[in-house]
Amino acid sequence: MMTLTKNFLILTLRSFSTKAAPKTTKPRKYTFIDSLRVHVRGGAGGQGFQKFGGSGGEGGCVYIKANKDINNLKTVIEKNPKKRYAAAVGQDSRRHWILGNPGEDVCIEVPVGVSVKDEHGKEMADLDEDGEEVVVAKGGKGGTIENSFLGQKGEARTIVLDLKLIADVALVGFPNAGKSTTLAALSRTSPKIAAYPFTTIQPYIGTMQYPDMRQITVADLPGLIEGAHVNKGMGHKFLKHIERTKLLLFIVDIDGFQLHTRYAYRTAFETILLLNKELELYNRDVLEKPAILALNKIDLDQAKEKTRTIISQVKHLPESLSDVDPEFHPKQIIKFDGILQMSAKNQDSVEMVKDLIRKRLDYHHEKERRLNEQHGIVVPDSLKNFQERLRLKNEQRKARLL
Ligand SMILES: Nc1nc2c(ncn2[C@@H]2O[C@H](COP(=O)(O)OP(=O)(O)OP(=O)(O)O)[C@@H](O)[C@H]2O)c(=O)[nH]1
Ligand SMILES: [Mg+2]
Repeated sequence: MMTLTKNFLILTLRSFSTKAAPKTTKPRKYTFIDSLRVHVRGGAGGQGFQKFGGSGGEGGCVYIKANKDINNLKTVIEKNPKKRYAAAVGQDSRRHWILGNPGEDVCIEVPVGVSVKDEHGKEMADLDEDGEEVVVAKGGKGGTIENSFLGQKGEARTIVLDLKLIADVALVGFPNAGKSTTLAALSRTSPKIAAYPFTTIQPYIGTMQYPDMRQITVADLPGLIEGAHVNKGMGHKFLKHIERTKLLLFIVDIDGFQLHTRYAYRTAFETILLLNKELELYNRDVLEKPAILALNKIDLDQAKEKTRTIISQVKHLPESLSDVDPEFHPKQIIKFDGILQMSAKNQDSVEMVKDLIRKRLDYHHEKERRLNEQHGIVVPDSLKNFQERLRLKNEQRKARLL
Protein backbone atom coordinates (compact mmCIF):
# COMPACT_ATOMS: atom_id res chain seq x y z
CA MET A 1 0.00 0.00 0.00
CA MET A 2 2.86 2.33 0.98
CA THR A 3 4.74 1.71 -2.31
CA LEU A 4 1.54 2.35 -4.28
CA THR A 5 1.05 5.75 -2.65
CA LYS A 6 4.72 6.55 -3.18
CA ASN A 7 4.53 5.60 -6.88
CA PHE A 8 1.41 7.66 -7.27
CA LEU A 9 3.15 10.62 -5.69
CA ILE A 10 6.20 10.29 -7.98
CA LEU A 11 3.91 10.01 -11.00
CA THR A 12 1.94 13.08 -9.99
CA LEU A 13 5.13 15.06 -9.41
CA ARG A 14 6.49 13.94 -12.79
CA SER A 15 3.34 14.89 -14.56
CA PHE A 16 3.66 18.31 -12.96
CA SER A 17 7.26 18.70 -13.95
CA THR A 18 6.71 17.63 -17.55
CA LYS A 19 3.84 20.06 -17.96
CA ALA A 20 4.58 22.54 -20.71
CA ALA A 21 6.41 25.50 -19.23
CA PRO A 22 4.42 28.70 -19.29
CA LYS A 23 5.38 30.97 -22.14
CA THR A 24 8.01 33.31 -20.81
CA THR A 25 8.76 35.32 -23.94
CA LYS A 26 7.38 38.76 -23.34
CA PRO A 27 6.24 40.96 -26.17
CA ARG A 28 9.13 43.05 -27.42
CA LYS A 29 9.50 46.23 -25.44
CA TYR A 30 11.09 49.12 -27.21
CA THR A 31 13.61 51.10 -25.22
CA PHE A 32 15.24 53.30 -27.79
CA ILE A 33 14.28 53.76 -31.41
CA ASP A 34 16.28 55.93 -33.74
CA SER A 35 14.75 55.06 -37.07
CA LEU A 36 11.11 54.73 -37.97
CA ARG A 37 9.07 54.30 -41.16
CA VAL A 38 5.59 55.83 -41.18
CA HIS A 39 2.84 56.26 -43.74
CA VAL A 40 1.30 59.68 -44.20
CA ARG A 41 -1.70 60.84 -46.20
CA GLY A 42 -3.08 64.32 -46.72
CA GLY A 43 -6.85 64.75 -46.65
CA ALA A 44 -8.80 64.99 -49.90
CA GLY A 45 -10.22 68.37 -50.90
CA GLY A 46 -13.96 68.91 -50.42
CA GLN A 47 -16.30 68.95 -53.45
CA GLY A 48 -17.27 72.28 -54.95
CA PHE A 49 -20.84 73.39 -55.66
CA GLN A 50 -21.11 74.16 -59.34
CA LYS A 51 -24.56 75.68 -59.21
CA PHE A 52 -23.46 78.44 -56.83
CA GLY A 53 -19.76 78.51 -57.77
CA GLY A 54 -18.93 77.27 -54.27
CA SER A 55 -15.47 75.78 -53.56
CA GLY A 56 -14.70 72.81 -51.33
CA GLY A 57 -12.28 73.15 -48.41
CA GLU A 58 -8.66 72.10 -48.86
CA GLY A 59 -7.70 68.75 -47.33
CA GLY A 60 -5.63 68.86 -44.14
CA CYS A 61 -1.90 68.17 -44.36
CA VAL A 62 0.37 65.95 -42.28
CA TYR A 63 3.36 67.75 -40.87
CA ILE A 64 6.23 66.84 -38.60
CA LYS A 65 7.34 69.07 -35.76
CA ALA A 66 10.41 68.86 -33.54
CA ASN A 67 9.75 68.95 -29.82
CA LYS A 68 12.61 69.25 -27.34
CA ASP A 69 10.64 67.38 -24.66
CA ILE A 70 10.62 64.16 -26.71
CA ASN A 71 13.79 62.07 -26.43
CA ASN A 72 13.33 59.22 -28.80
CA LEU A 73 11.10 57.89 -31.54
CA LYS A 74 9.60 55.35 -29.15
CA THR A 75 7.10 58.04 -28.10
CA VAL A 76 5.90 58.26 -31.71
CA ILE A 77 5.16 54.52 -31.85
CA GLU A 78 3.49 54.55 -28.45
CA LYS A 79 1.11 57.28 -29.56
CA ASN A 80 0.31 55.59 -32.85
CA PRO A 81 1.42 51.91 -33.02
CA LYS A 82 0.01 51.52 -36.55
CA LYS A 83 2.32 54.27 -37.78
CA ARG A 84 -0.30 55.56 -40.24
CA TYR A 85 -1.36 59.18 -40.23
CA ALA A 86 -4.22 60.60 -42.26
CA ALA A 87 -5.31 64.24 -42.19
CA ALA A 88 -9.01 65.16 -42.41
CA VAL A 89 -10.80 65.80 -45.68
CA GLY A 90 -11.90 69.31 -46.61
CA GLN A 91 -15.54 70.20 -46.21
CA ASP A 92 -17.81 70.06 -49.25
CA SER A 93 -19.35 73.30 -50.43
CA ARG A 94 -23.04 73.45 -49.60
CA ARG A 95 -25.99 75.68 -50.37
CA HIS A 96 -25.70 77.45 -47.00
CA TRP A 97 -21.93 77.09 -46.68
CA ILE A 98 -20.49 78.06 -50.00
CA LEU A 99 -16.82 77.97 -48.96
CA GLY A 100 -16.08 74.60 -47.37
CA ASN A 101 -13.80 74.60 -44.32
CA PRO A 102 -10.32 73.15 -44.70
CA GLY A 103 -9.68 69.72 -43.18
CA GLU A 104 -7.77 69.54 -39.92
CA ASP A 105 -3.99 69.04 -40.11
CA VAL A 106 -2.23 66.17 -38.34
CA CYS A 107 1.00 66.83 -36.47
CA ILE A 108 3.59 64.15 -35.71
CA GLU A 109 5.80 65.33 -32.87
CA VAL A 110 9.36 64.01 -32.98
CA PRO A 111 12.58 64.64 -31.05
CA VAL A 112 14.90 67.45 -32.09
CA GLY A 113 17.59 66.04 -34.43
CA VAL A 114 15.31 64.03 -36.70
CA SER A 115 15.97 64.04 -40.40
CA VAL A 116 13.03 63.23 -42.61
CA LYS A 117 13.59 61.19 -45.76
CA ASP A 118 11.24 59.91 -48.42
CA GLU A 119 11.06 56.20 -49.14
CA HIS A 120 13.87 56.48 -51.71
CA GLY A 121 16.19 57.91 -49.07
CA LYS A 122 16.00 61.50 -50.41
CA GLU A 123 16.30 64.02 -47.60
CA MET A 124 13.21 66.18 -47.12
CA ALA A 125 14.21 68.14 -44.00
CA ASP A 126 16.47 68.25 -40.96
CA LEU A 127 14.59 69.24 -37.85
CA ASP A 128 17.45 70.49 -35.71
CA GLU A 129 15.65 73.05 -33.59
CA ASP A 130 12.75 72.93 -31.24
CA GLY A 131 9.53 73.92 -33.01
CA GLU A 132 10.84 73.40 -36.54
CA GLU A 133 8.32 71.75 -38.82
CA VAL A 134 7.94 70.32 -42.29
CA VAL A 135 4.86 69.32 -44.31
CA VAL A 136 5.23 65.72 -45.50
CA ALA A 137 1.84 65.13 -47.13
CA LYS A 138 -0.11 68.02 -48.60
CA GLY A 139 -3.87 67.99 -48.57
CA GLY A 140 -5.75 67.92 -51.90
CA LYS A 141 -7.15 71.13 -53.37
CA GLY A 142 -10.83 71.79 -52.84
CA GLY A 143 -13.19 71.60 -55.81
CA THR A 144 -13.38 74.93 -57.68
CA ILE A 145 -14.10 76.09 -61.18
CA GLU A 146 -10.47 75.25 -62.04
CA ASN A 147 -10.94 71.57 -61.44
CA SER A 148 -14.58 71.25 -62.44
CA PHE A 149 -15.58 71.48 -58.76
CA LEU A 150 -14.01 68.11 -57.99
CA GLY A 151 -11.99 67.92 -54.79
CA GLN A 152 -8.45 66.53 -55.37
CA LYS A 153 -6.78 63.64 -53.57
CA GLY A 154 -4.23 64.40 -50.88
CA GLU A 155 -0.59 63.31 -51.18
CA ALA A 156 0.28 59.90 -49.75
CA ARG A 157 3.76 58.54 -49.13
CA THR A 158 5.94 56.53 -46.81
CA ILE A 159 8.59 58.51 -45.00
CA VAL A 160 11.52 57.56 -42.82
CA LEU A 161 12.29 59.42 -39.61
CA ASP A 162 15.94 59.12 -38.71
CA LEU A 163 17.08 60.40 -35.34
CA LYS A 164 20.64 61.62 -34.88
CA LEU A 165 21.19 62.74 -31.34
CA ILE A 166 22.51 66.22 -30.85
CA ALA A 167 25.15 66.49 -28.16
CA ASP A 168 28.28 68.62 -27.83
CA VAL A 169 30.58 65.72 -27.01
CA ALA A 170 30.51 62.01 -27.91
CA LEU A 171 32.29 59.31 -25.91
CA VAL A 172 34.01 56.88 -28.23
CA GLY A 173 35.74 53.74 -27.03
CA PHE A 174 35.96 49.98 -26.88
CA PRO A 175 33.50 48.19 -24.59
CA ASN A 176 34.36 48.22 -20.89
CA ALA A 177 36.75 51.17 -21.28
CA GLY A 178 34.81 53.21 -18.73
CA LYS A 179 32.67 55.47 -20.95
CA SER A 180 29.54 55.19 -18.84
CA THR A 181 31.57 55.54 -15.63
CA THR A 182 33.02 58.75 -17.10
CA LEU A 183 29.59 60.05 -18.07
CA ALA A 184 28.24 59.31 -14.60
CA ALA A 185 31.16 61.21 -13.06
CA LEU A 186 30.86 64.14 -15.47
CA SER A 187 27.11 64.60 -15.13
CA ARG A 188 24.27 63.75 -12.85
CA THR A 189 23.07 60.87 -14.98
CA SER A 190 23.41 57.30 -13.80
CA PRO A 191 23.89 55.02 -16.80
CA LYS A 192 24.34 51.29 -16.33
CA ILE A 193 27.94 50.40 -15.46
CA ALA A 194 29.28 46.85 -15.30
CA ALA A 195 32.50 44.89 -15.66
CA TYR A 196 31.50 43.18 -18.90
CA PRO A 197 31.49 44.36 -22.52
CA PHE A 198 28.42 45.83 -24.19
CA THR A 199 26.77 47.04 -21.01
CA THR A 200 25.54 50.11 -22.86
CA ILE A 201 23.28 49.06 -25.68
CA GLN A 202 21.70 52.36 -26.55
CA PRO A 203 22.93 55.95 -26.68
CA TYR A 204 22.49 58.01 -23.56
CA ILE A 205 22.88 61.76 -23.11
CA GLY A 206 24.04 63.47 -19.93
CA THR A 207 24.50 67.16 -19.22
CA MET A 208 27.64 68.58 -17.60
CA GLN A 209 26.88 71.55 -15.44
CA TYR A 210 29.57 74.18 -14.74
CA PRO A 211 29.55 76.56 -11.75
CA ASP A 212 28.67 79.51 -14.05
CA MET A 213 25.57 77.61 -15.24
CA ARG A 214 27.14 76.73 -18.60
CA GLN A 215 25.89 73.36 -19.80
CA ILE A 216 27.59 70.94 -22.17
CA THR A 217 25.91 67.73 -23.31
CA VAL A 218 27.74 64.42 -23.57
CA ALA A 219 26.54 61.31 -25.43
CA ASP A 220 27.58 57.88 -24.16
CA LEU A 221 27.52 55.41 -27.02
CA PRO A 222 27.69 51.61 -27.09
CA GLY A 223 31.26 50.30 -27.34
CA LEU A 224 32.93 49.80 -30.71
CA ILE A 225 35.09 46.80 -31.57
CA GLU A 226 37.30 45.92 -34.52
CA GLY A 227 35.18 44.81 -37.41
CA ALA A 228 32.29 47.07 -36.38
CA HIS A 229 32.11 48.04 -40.07
CA VAL A 230 31.17 44.43 -40.91
CA ASN A 231 28.60 44.62 -38.15
CA LYS A 232 30.64 42.96 -35.40
CA GLY A 233 29.57 43.79 -31.87
CA MET A 234 27.06 46.58 -32.09
CA GLY A 235 28.31 47.47 -35.56
CA HIS A 236 28.36 50.99 -36.87
CA LYS A 237 24.68 51.46 -36.11
CA PHE A 238 25.24 54.07 -33.44
CA LEU A 239 28.04 55.99 -35.10
CA LYS A 240 25.55 58.23 -36.85
CA HIS A 241 25.02 59.86 -33.48
CA ILE A 242 28.51 61.31 -33.48
CA GLU A 243 27.95 63.11 -36.75
CA ARG A 244 26.28 66.04 -35.06
CA THR A 245 28.62 66.31 -32.10
CA LYS A 246 31.34 68.94 -31.94
CA LEU A 247 34.04 67.00 -30.13
CA LEU A 248 35.02 63.35 -29.67
CA LEU A 249 36.30 62.12 -26.34
CA PHE A 250 38.15 58.82 -26.81
CA ILE A 251 38.05 56.73 -23.64
CA VAL A 252 40.77 54.09 -23.67
CA ASP A 253 41.46 51.44 -21.03
CA ILE A 254 45.24 51.50 -20.41
CA ASP A 255 45.03 47.75 -19.91
CA GLY A 256 43.77 47.19 -23.44
CA PHE A 257 40.83 45.00 -24.39
CA GLN A 258 39.92 41.36 -24.78
CA LEU A 259 36.37 40.46 -25.67
CA HIS A 260 36.76 36.87 -24.57
CA THR A 261 39.58 34.40 -23.97
CA ARG A 262 38.81 32.99 -27.42
CA TYR A 263 39.62 36.33 -29.02
CA ALA A 264 42.94 38.11 -29.35
CA TYR A 265 44.05 40.62 -26.74
CA ARG A 266 44.49 44.20 -27.98
CA THR A 267 46.81 46.66 -26.31
CA ALA A 268 45.61 50.17 -25.50
CA PHE A 269 47.58 51.56 -28.43
CA GLU A 270 46.03 48.98 -30.75
CA THR A 271 42.55 49.90 -29.53
CA ILE A 272 43.27 53.57 -30.36
CA LEU A 273 44.30 52.65 -33.90
CA LEU A 274 41.32 50.33 -34.29
CA LEU A 275 38.92 53.06 -33.15
CA ASN A 276 40.58 55.41 -35.64
CA LYS A 277 40.15 52.80 -38.36
CA GLU A 278 36.51 52.08 -37.56
CA LEU A 279 35.65 55.78 -37.63
CA GLU A 280 37.48 56.11 -40.93
CA LEU A 281 35.56 53.18 -42.41
CA TYR A 282 32.30 54.68 -41.22
CA ASN A 283 32.87 58.21 -42.49
CA ARG A 284 36.22 59.93 -42.96
CA ASP A 285 34.71 63.33 -42.17
CA VAL A 286 34.27 62.46 -38.49
CA LEU A 287 38.06 62.21 -38.18
CA GLU A 288 38.20 65.96 -38.83
CA LYS A 289 36.32 66.66 -35.61
CA PRO A 290 38.37 67.89 -32.65
CA ALA A 291 39.25 64.91 -30.47
CA ILE A 292 40.66 64.38 -26.98
CA LEU A 293 42.26 61.13 -25.88
CA ALA A 294 41.59 60.09 -22.28
CA LEU A 295 43.68 57.19 -21.01
CA ASN A 296 41.45 55.71 -18.34
CA LYS A 297 41.94 53.51 -15.26
CA ILE A 298 45.28 55.02 -14.18
CA ASP A 299 44.45 53.91 -10.65
CA LEU A 300 45.31 50.35 -11.71
CA ASP A 301 48.70 48.68 -11.20
CA GLN A 302 51.74 49.87 -13.15
CA ALA A 303 49.68 52.66 -14.64
CA LYS A 304 52.57 55.13 -14.91
CA GLU A 305 54.70 52.84 -17.02
CA LYS A 306 51.80 51.85 -19.25
CA THR A 307 50.58 55.40 -19.87
CA ARG A 308 54.13 56.59 -20.60
CA THR A 309 54.45 53.95 -23.33
CA ILE A 310 51.03 54.72 -24.85
CA ILE A 311 51.63 58.48 -24.84
CA SER A 312 54.98 58.08 -26.51
CA GLN A 313 53.44 55.78 -29.16
CA VAL A 314 50.61 58.24 -29.87
CA LYS A 315 52.93 61.23 -29.97
CA HIS A 316 55.27 59.49 -32.38
CA LEU A 317 52.69 58.49 -34.90
CA PRO A 318 53.04 57.43 -37.67
CA GLU A 319 56.53 56.04 -36.80
CA SER A 320 55.15 53.87 -33.98
CA LEU A 321 52.82 52.14 -36.44
CA SER A 322 55.62 49.68 -37.02
CA ASP A 323 54.90 48.30 -33.50
CA VAL A 324 51.53 46.92 -34.61
CA ASP A 325 50.05 44.64 -37.22
CA PRO A 326 49.58 46.48 -40.56
CA GLU A 327 45.94 45.41 -40.63
CA PHE A 328 45.26 47.88 -37.80
CA HIS A 329 46.78 50.82 -39.67
CA PRO A 330 44.31 53.55 -40.48
CA LYS A 331 44.82 55.46 -43.74
CA GLN A 332 44.13 58.80 -42.13
CA ILE A 333 45.51 59.24 -38.65
CA ILE A 334 43.40 61.17 -36.19
CA LYS A 335 45.03 64.18 -34.53
CA PHE A 336 44.34 64.51 -30.83
CA ASP A 337 43.79 67.96 -29.41
CA GLY A 338 44.91 66.79 -26.00
CA ILE A 339 45.92 63.60 -24.20
CA LEU A 340 44.78 63.07 -20.63
CA GLN A 341 45.42 60.47 -17.99
CA MET A 342 42.42 59.86 -15.82
CA SER A 343 40.55 57.60 -13.51
CA ALA A 344 36.82 57.82 -13.97
CA LYS A 345 36.61 56.82 -10.32
CA ASN A 346 38.60 59.83 -9.15
CA GLN A 347 36.65 63.08 -9.10
CA ASP A 348 39.74 65.29 -9.41
CA SER A 349 40.78 63.78 -12.69
CA VAL A 350 37.19 63.91 -13.93
CA GLU A 351 37.16 67.67 -13.21
CA MET A 352 40.29 67.97 -15.33
CA VAL A 353 38.50 66.29 -18.23
CA LYS A 354 35.49 68.55 -17.74
CA ASP A 355 37.71 71.59 -17.83
CA LEU A 356 39.59 70.55 -20.95
CA ILE A 357 36.37 69.73 -22.83
CA ARG A 358 35.08 73.24 -22.21
CA LYS A 359 38.37 74.87 -23.24
CA ARG A 360 38.63 72.88 -26.46
CA LEU A 361 34.99 73.49 -27.39
CA ASP A 362 35.42 77.25 -26.84
CA TYR A 363 38.69 77.29 -28.75
CA HIS A 364 37.17 75.58 -31.79
CA HIS A 365 34.05 77.69 -31.67
CA GLU A 366 36.18 80.85 -31.70
CA LYS A 367 38.40 79.48 -34.47
CA GLU A 368 35.38 78.77 -36.64
CA ARG A 369 33.91 82.20 -35.96
CA ARG A 370 37.18 83.88 -37.02
CA LEU A 371 37.41 81.77 -40.16
CA ASN A 372 33.85 82.71 -41.08
CA GLU A 373 34.65 86.37 -40.47
CA GLN A 374 37.74 86.16 -42.67
CA HIS A 375 35.71 84.71 -45.50
CA GLY A 376 32.91 87.19 -45.02
CA ILE A 377 30.43 84.50 -44.02
CA VAL A 378 27.74 85.95 -41.81
CA VAL A 379 26.20 83.27 -39.67
CA PRO A 380 23.06 84.59 -38.06
CA ASP A 381 22.60 83.43 -34.51
CA SER A 382 20.62 80.23 -34.50
CA LEU A 383 17.44 81.73 -33.07
CA LYS A 384 17.27 84.51 -35.67
CA ASN A 385 18.01 81.94 -38.30
CA PHE A 386 15.34 79.64 -37.00
CA GLN A 387 12.69 82.38 -36.82
CA GLU A 388 13.58 83.45 -40.33
CA ARG A 389 13.19 79.89 -41.58
CA LEU A 390 9.92 79.49 -39.73
CA ARG A 391 8.60 82.73 -41.23
CA LEU A 392 9.50 81.53 -44.73
CA LYS A 393 7.91 78.17 -44.12
CA ASN A 394 4.70 79.75 -42.86
CA GLU A 395 4.62 82.01 -45.91
CA GLN A 396 5.03 79.01 -48.17
CA ARG A 397 2.31 77.20 -46.33
CA LYS A 398 -0.06 80.14 -46.62
CA ALA A 399 0.72 80.41 -50.33
CA ARG A 400 -0.14 76.74 -50.68
CA LEU A 401 -3.47 77.28 -49.01
CA LEU A 402 -4.44 80.11 -51.36
N1 LIG B 1 39.75 50.73 -11.67
C1 LIG B 1 38.98 51.40 -12.47
N2 LIG B 1 37.90 50.82 -12.98
C2 LIG B 1 37.12 51.55 -13.82
C3 LIG B 1 37.41 52.88 -14.18
N3 LIG B 1 36.47 53.33 -15.03
C4 LIG B 1 35.62 52.32 -15.20
N4 LIG B 1 35.98 51.24 -14.48
C5 LIG B 1 35.32 49.93 -14.41
O1 LIG B 1 35.32 49.37 -15.72
C6 LIG B 1 34.14 48.60 -15.94
C7 LIG B 1 33.44 49.06 -17.20
O2 LIG B 1 32.98 50.37 -17.02
P1 LIG B 1 31.81 50.98 -17.91
O3 LIG B 1 31.71 52.43 -17.57
O4 LIG B 1 30.57 50.18 -17.82
O5 LIG B 1 32.45 50.80 -19.36
P2 LIG B 1 31.83 51.21 -20.77
O6 LIG B 1 32.94 51.77 -21.60
O7 LIG B 1 30.65 52.08 -20.60
O8 LIG B 1 31.43 49.79 -21.35
P3 LIG B 1 30.28 49.41 -22.44
O9 LIG B 1 29.03 50.05 -22.03
O10 LIG B 1 30.24 47.94 -22.38
O11 LIG B 1 30.79 49.89 -23.76
C8 LIG B 1 33.29 48.79 -14.68
O12 LIG B 1 33.50 47.67 -13.85
C9 LIG B 1 33.84 50.04 -14.04
O13 LIG B 1 33.67 50.05 -12.64
C10 LIG B 1 38.59 53.48 -13.61
O14 LIG B 1 38.95 54.62 -13.84
N5 LIG B 1 39.32 52.69 -12.76
MG1 LIG C 1 28.71 51.77 -21.07
